[in-house]
Amino acid sequence: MKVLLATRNAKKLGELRRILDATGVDVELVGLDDVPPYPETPETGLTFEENALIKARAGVEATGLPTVADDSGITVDVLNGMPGVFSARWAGRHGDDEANLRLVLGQVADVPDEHLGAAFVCAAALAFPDGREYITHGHLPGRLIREPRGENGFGYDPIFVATGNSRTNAELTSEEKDAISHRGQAMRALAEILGEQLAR
Ligand code: ITT
Ligand code: NA
Repeated sequence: MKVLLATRNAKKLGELRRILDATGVDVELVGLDDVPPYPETPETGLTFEENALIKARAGVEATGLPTVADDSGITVDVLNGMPGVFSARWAGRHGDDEANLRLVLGQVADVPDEHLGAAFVCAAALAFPDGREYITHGHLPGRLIREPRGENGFGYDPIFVATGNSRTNAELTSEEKDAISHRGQAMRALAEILGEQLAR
């Protein structure tokens, strides 16, 4: 059975593949490069859940394949949970990880270290052509640091240290990140549902 991973972010796609492959779920994962092109869906939702569903439904509609999508981001305590669903375009241009990260660092420049709490959040959606829809969640608490460190991962990983860690997410190996990440949590839960639903 083919399952579409509906993301236009190459780094995210890599993580989705890696995490789902590791679960052993028996599906053929295809990306947007493997299906006829369809227009990007406006992420008009105010929640991660809404946006994940918008992206999963668009994939189903365009391809007829069961589709997995994730909407994710970082929530910063002193920014009242922002950038949140706006994480990918916080500095204006969608997907400019470096500019987004720099803007957040500027916004917390005067905040004392002990108030730099933040968390990564992921909502993962699975939609089927017959209308079945499932959503799972992941949440990774931690704190921001002021100087980016590490080359792995993507997005805000170089300025985020998970609770209990001393290395940033970008200093973790792929396996270490997947084991704790918001995306790892959400996708492992979704893989379980995917396995059950495909067996029906
Ligand atoms: P798609 O919508 O096409 O999947 P996207 O990158 O726009 O790609 P999102 O709308 O979910 O995806 O935005 C997620 C943003 O949140 C992403 O661009 C990063 O800046 C940040 N983010 C999400 N997961 C992250 C992670 O594991 N590590 C670091 N930053 C992450
Ligand atoms: Na989004």
